[in-house]
Amino acid sequence: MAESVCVLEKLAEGVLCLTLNRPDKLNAFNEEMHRALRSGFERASTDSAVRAVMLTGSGRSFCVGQDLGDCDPRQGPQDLGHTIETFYNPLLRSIRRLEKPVICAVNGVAAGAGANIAFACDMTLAARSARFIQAFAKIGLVPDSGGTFSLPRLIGEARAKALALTAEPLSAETAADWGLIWRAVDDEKLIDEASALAARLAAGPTKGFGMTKRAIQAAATNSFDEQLDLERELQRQAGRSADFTEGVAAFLEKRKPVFKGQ
Ligand code: T3D
Repeated sequence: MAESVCVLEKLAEGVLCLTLNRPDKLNAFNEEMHRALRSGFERASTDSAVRAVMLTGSGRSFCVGQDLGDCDPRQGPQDLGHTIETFYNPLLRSIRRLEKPVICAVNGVAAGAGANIAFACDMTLAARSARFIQAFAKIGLVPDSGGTFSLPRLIGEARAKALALTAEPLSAETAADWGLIWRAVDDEKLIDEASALAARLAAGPTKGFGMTKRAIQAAATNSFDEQLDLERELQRQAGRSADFTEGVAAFLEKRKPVFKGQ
């Protein structure tokens, strides 16, 4: 692990592990943590040695959204749009636009922006004891970090509204049953399972994965015909990749492929 900072970074086996690290504040975001996470995702995007990202938290929580001590409205009116514009929206865009898999390991409570960041990742595993809370309702805010986009798409309007209006905690198992996350796993197995998944994806055909992610996300707004056209274009590109050559060669030679992510 790197020096003890708000986000710990470790690169191994092609996986850049980013650990939110303000455990005494349940990994609430302050400006330093926002900047450190941004820098982690910038590295993920520019460093070709990074072929998958794993996001998790230290201590008993994944992330509880914004540090409420840093935006105390009793000190005067706050422009929360500024924090959203400067930090959360760029973070969510970088998770969705990164053409590499982002695996999230939700190790404990995920509240406010913390929950919606987890829902924006490509594959999210959660410890069975973890819970997801749309905490915004409790303090007079609206769901952000893409929550109003992802919730209704993933679970439908009725459930999205109920979670957002009541701020009732949702268990990891129900989140998995409803399709908000990939899987709930036993607490003690979470990090091993998420790390194994991340390592497996990091050894995969990164270019193809990136285009797969782009195509599935585009389906949220594309028509059927637009989606078919996009698939044609992406398949054209995938068909010219070195990993496609290797994949087919390995199949025909009855051996395991060795993908280079190119
Ligand atoms: O700029 C902007 O603000 C706009 C962006 C907004 C994005 C957002 O995410 S808004 C939503 C912010 N998050 C919340 O409202 C969640 C607040 N936290 C809670 O409701 C509870 O802490 C939890 C239900 C998540 C967990 O409860 P519990 O009982 O397990 O823990 P706790 O005792 O409440 O918290 C433990 C410590 O963490 C405690 O500190 P202490 O008393 O031990 O010194 C608590 O104050 C601190 N903590 C928890 N959440 C936050 C926090 N400190 C700062 N900010 C927090 N969000």
